[in-house]
Amino acid sequence: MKKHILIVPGDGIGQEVTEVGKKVLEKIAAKFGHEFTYDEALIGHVAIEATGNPLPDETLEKMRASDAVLFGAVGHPKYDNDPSAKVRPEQGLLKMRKELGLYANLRPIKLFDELLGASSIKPEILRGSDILFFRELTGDIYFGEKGRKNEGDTAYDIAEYSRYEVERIARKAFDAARTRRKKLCSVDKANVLETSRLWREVVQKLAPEYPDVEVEHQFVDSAAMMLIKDPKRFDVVVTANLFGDILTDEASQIAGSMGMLASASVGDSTGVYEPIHGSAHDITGKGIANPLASVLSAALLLDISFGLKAESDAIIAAVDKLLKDGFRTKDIADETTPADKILNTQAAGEEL
Ligand code: GGG
Repeated sequence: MKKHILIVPGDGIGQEVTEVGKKVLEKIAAKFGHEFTYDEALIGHVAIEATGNPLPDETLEKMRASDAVLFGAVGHPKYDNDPSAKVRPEQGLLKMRKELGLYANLRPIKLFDELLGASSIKPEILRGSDILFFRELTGDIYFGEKGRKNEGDTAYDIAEYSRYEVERIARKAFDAARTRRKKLCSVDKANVLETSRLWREVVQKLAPEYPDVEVEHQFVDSAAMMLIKDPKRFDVVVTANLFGDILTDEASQIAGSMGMLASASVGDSTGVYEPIHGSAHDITGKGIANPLASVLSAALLLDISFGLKAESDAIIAAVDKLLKDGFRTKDIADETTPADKILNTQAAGEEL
């Protein structure tokens, strides 16, 4: 198969981890006889530094012209300390999602058995957990009107959802539930928010079309608690942009580390595959970033954008073997991990 993949490392550890993700794609192409070509483009802080724009037109054009995008992360601490900054790395990420119509963000919470002890949650609670989150990605408070009034003393961000936006992400989640354990949990805050009341109404209206799927509705505060109390009760979870952003960071503790969670953003155009973690400038350049989220994002890319399930499974099996062989990056190591089994970012990629 011939495919063109755009690598967009972005900021911080995005550079280090996408390098490993790309190497794994190269290994897969060689092993299975595919011809993957690559190009690279800028986004985020590095794009602002080079062009003044967090998502240059050239990057967007290259994304549209590619068969899939392997993306790293955006962000830089200098903006965290400057709330008045008008141009920010994250604007590049949000614009990319909007321009490419990437409304569905799939975040599998995959727990490798070998990492049962890496979490602060008890193994008996975690064992058997397997959750697929659908985070809506192009609506909600992230994209509504925002601003200041009262001479800057009052700030507002408006949350908005249309029936159409809720229905299309809910359908994706229902369809996925059908292929899994046939359970869908829709998470909202319908006791308080009007957007959530519409959300629940739309999901309830769709449910009769999927009689084989058991649907439950949970308030986000309760879902946040249940995720760590009893993660096994969840199969597919569908939720709004902000709730999905927060809940999946929490759910990363089920998998042992943020460094283990991959994601796929899909919709109307080229699919974008990225770790759920950010740029992590505190560890950038130290060689300790876990590249497995990028590697597992490459696996999602092969499966979802190219339909290469065997190739995708080969990557997951390689990650499983690496962990079974006792190798760990620092974030998933513990006091029982021998020093010679602790790998740096590049070495973890080479072991695969
Ligand atoms: N790879 C994910 C990433 O770069 N996250 C940084 C970030 O700003 N995320 C906000 C979001 O996902 O909405």
